Amino acid sequence: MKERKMFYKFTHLHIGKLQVVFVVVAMVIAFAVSTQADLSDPTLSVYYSFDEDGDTVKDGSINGNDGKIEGKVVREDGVFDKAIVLEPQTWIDMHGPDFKNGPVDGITLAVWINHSGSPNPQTLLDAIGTDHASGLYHAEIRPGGFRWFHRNGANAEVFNINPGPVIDAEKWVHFTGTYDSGSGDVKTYIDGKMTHEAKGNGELSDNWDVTAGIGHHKNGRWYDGLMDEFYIFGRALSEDEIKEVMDGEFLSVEPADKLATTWGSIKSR
Ligand SMILES: [Ca+2]
Repeated sequence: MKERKMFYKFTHLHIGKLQVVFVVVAMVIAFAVSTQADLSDPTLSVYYSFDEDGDTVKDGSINGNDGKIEGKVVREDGVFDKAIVLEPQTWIDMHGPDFKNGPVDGITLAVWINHSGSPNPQTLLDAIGTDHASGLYHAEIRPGGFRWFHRNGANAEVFNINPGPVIDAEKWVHFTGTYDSGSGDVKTYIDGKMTHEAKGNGELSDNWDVTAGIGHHKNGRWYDGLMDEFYIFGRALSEDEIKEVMDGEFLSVEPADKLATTWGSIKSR
């Protein structure tokens, strides 16, 4: 009698474990599939999570636009897993001449930043082509307000918000800049809410054949602080999409948390 009871207990436990394993496997598959679907968005130019160690910054998009850290490599806890720490003389080389699927029709630059409050402009995106020696993009945190600017290969201004929003130092802030060549709308957002808008005109230059990078412009205008979840899209995202990117929902990051919650509730049953 005692033995049968123990046998029953063992079998029951075994089935319970199998059920848990099945649920977890199903959730992991669902997570992997939904992540892949979003990151394969053909308008996504590049996505850096900064979660891996080492001096290569892995691109999560389908384009393989991996970056290389020039200078001191440090990562700290960020908004989602790890963030990169940049300082003067440290920047991310995006390999401009080899960069794939650069924005032309429009752009979204979306990134979490926690900067040190430098009095100088701090560069989030820099690109220089072979048509002229000026910067194609000026995406810069400035004490007087963000500069969100593009000039094309003919040295003509395509869009320009200056000054845009003032970005507080020593705290995590989500910045997004967008431009759509169809409507001409250029906008900046802070923490998912639009702060400034203007009208621009024309397509963007994707001739990045001299250089492209994050963190400096011509060895100046260094970014100084933490940075996390860096995205460039070749189109203007909607406000809803910007919120998804900001909250990590674009990547289906949430199910990872839900997985932990579900594990807990299964165990406590
Ligand atoms: Ca991260």
